[in-house]
Amino acid sequence: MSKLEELRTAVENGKSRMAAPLTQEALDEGATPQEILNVMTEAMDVVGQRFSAGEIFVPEMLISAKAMSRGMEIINPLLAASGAEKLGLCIIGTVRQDLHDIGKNLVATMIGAAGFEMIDLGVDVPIETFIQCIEEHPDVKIVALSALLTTTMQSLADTVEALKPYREKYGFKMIVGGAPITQDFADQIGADGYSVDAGAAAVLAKSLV
Ligand code: B1M
Repeated sequence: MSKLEELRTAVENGKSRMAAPLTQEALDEGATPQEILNVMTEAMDVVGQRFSAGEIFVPEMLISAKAMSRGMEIINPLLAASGAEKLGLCIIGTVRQDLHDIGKNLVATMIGAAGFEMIDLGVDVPIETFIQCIEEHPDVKIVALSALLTTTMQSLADTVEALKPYREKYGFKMIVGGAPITQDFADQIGADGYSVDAGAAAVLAKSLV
C-alpha cells in the first residue's frame, strides 16, 4: 500500500499519531501537497458518511479531525509557499455555535498564501468578537466567514447582517463559505462573495481588493 493510502486509512480511523509521519512519508514518496489534501478530505467525507449512518459517533469524528490536522501541519507551509505581494488584512472565523475548523484553517492558509495578512479568530466566534476586531483594524480588506452546519447557516446570516454597517463604514468585503453554503444563500444574505473551497476563496479574496 502506498503511504498516501496508508494516510487515508489513518485519517479514516483516527490514528492521529501516525498522520504526521505518514504525511511526510507520502511527500517523500512523491505525493504532492494537493494530492495529500485531497486524500485527507476524502477520508473525512467517509468519516462524515459513517457518522450519518450511525456507525461512528462524535468522539471518532473528533479523532479523525485531529489526525487530519496533524497532516495539515506538515502540508500547510507547502501549500502556502508563494512569493505573493501584500494585499492587506483578512479577518477569518467560523461563526457562532459552529466548532468546525479544518476547512476554515485551510481557507486561512490559502488566503494568507495569496498575500493577505491573516487574523484568525477561531471557531464559535460571537458577532461581537468580529466587530471588536474590525474596530481595532479599520483597514481590514476582507472578512471571511465559515459555516459547516445547516443549523449555523442562520448564525452566518446574522453575522453578515450585523457586520453590514461596519462594511459600510470601513469598506471591507465579506466572503462566505462552508459545506452547506451556496451562491444563492450568499446572495440572499448580502455577502460580497461565495466560494466553494479554499483555493477559490483565495482567488475570490484577491479579486475583491
Ligand atoms: Co461535524 N458535521 N458535527 N464534527 N463534521 C459534519 C459537517 C457533517 C456533514 C457530518 C455528517 O453528518 N455527515 C454534519 C453536518 C450536517 C448538517 O449540518 N447538514 C456534522 C454534524 C451533524 C456535527 C454535530 C452536530 C454532531 C453532533 O454533535 N451530534 C457537531 C456540531 C458541533 C458544532 O459545531 N457545534 C459536530 C462536531 C464535529 C467535531 C467537533 C467532532 C468535528 C470537527 C473538528 C474540527 O473541525 N476541529 C467534526 C467533523 C470532523 C466533521 C466532518 C466529518 C469533517 C469536516 C471537515 O473537517 N472536513 C464533517 C463531514 C464532512 O464534511 N465530510 C462533519 C474537511 C474540510 C477540509 O472540509 O470543512 O467542508 P470543509 O471545508 C471545505 C469547504 O466547506 C470550504 O473549503 C474547505 C475545503 O477547501 N470552506 C469554505 C469552508 N469554509 C469556507 C469559507 C469560505 C470558502 C470556502 O469563505 C470564507
